[in-house]
Amino acid sequence: MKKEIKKILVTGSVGQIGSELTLTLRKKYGAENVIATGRKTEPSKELRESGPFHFINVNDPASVEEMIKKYNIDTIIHMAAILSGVGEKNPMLCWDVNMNGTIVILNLAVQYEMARVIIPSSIAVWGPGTPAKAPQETALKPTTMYGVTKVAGELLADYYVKKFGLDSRGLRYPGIISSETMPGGGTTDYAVAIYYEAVKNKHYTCFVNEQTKLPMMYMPDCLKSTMDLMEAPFENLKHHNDFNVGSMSFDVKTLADSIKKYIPEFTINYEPDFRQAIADSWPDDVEDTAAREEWGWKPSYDLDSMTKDMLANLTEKHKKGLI
Ligand code: VAH
Repeated sequence: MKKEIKKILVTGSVGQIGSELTLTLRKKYGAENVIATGRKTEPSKELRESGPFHFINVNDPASVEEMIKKYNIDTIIHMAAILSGVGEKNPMLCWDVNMNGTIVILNLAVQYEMARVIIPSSIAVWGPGTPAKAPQETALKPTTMYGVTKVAGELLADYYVKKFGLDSRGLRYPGIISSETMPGGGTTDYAVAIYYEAVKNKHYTCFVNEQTKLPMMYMPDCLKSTMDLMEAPFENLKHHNDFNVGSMSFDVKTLADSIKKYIPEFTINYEPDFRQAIADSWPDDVEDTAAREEWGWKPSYDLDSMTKDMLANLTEKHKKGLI
């Protein structure tokens, strides 16, 4: 009999997705039933005051096990990771945190018979040879350490599903854009920073070129896809830890033009850095029929509605001196 989702542990809850996912989960499952954890970055006042928060080290089984026992955890959402940009600067740290951290989570999830585990993946699983619109099934040959850990993470989590009957699920997140928490060291961070700089300075110097086109998703859709997958009936799933999930795809020029519709004086220049090669290795778009057929995925935002919402949120925060 599959256990119910009642007590949720979120790792990486101070990160870009983790911070908003924790608040969304608390609204649905009850604040005291969602245990937020981080490594060392101080959580926001809202996160700290909205429910339990603890500093743990996902590479230390004892610190994770202490949370499982203390709160009788039955579901783990494992958002803690080193992203692509930081991962290329320190590949061994990236491997250690992303792989050994995931192994700790998977082993404890089996030992304590978790109802559900979420192990996030990313468009970083693909490499230069991937078709421009990445199919669900294709060769996975990433050229970043982050991408290597995402491929290994998918395969490992699928092994735990088959070998131990663990109910583990994962999405290949595109670049996630949000106005609440800045992303931490990814390649797609430009698509967030451009909005902040447009509101604060009416100008942005972008670290990839204007032709760079990548799959992107607005945070409300990211949260919806994560919750929808987490709550989908297991028996409907043919895939488990490697779902493509898409919503929009645009190059930087198109993104800048969408901002100019609301801030006509906005200007942009380009100074590509090491992250250009990472972005060039990823596909322009993703094909996500499996997510739509197996658990009813359907995005709500497009570029224009995202830009309108992002600029409204950030203008409000700027007026209050919060950014
Ligand atoms: C990164 N935002 O840039 C992350 C993501 C789509 C890539 O996993 O590394």
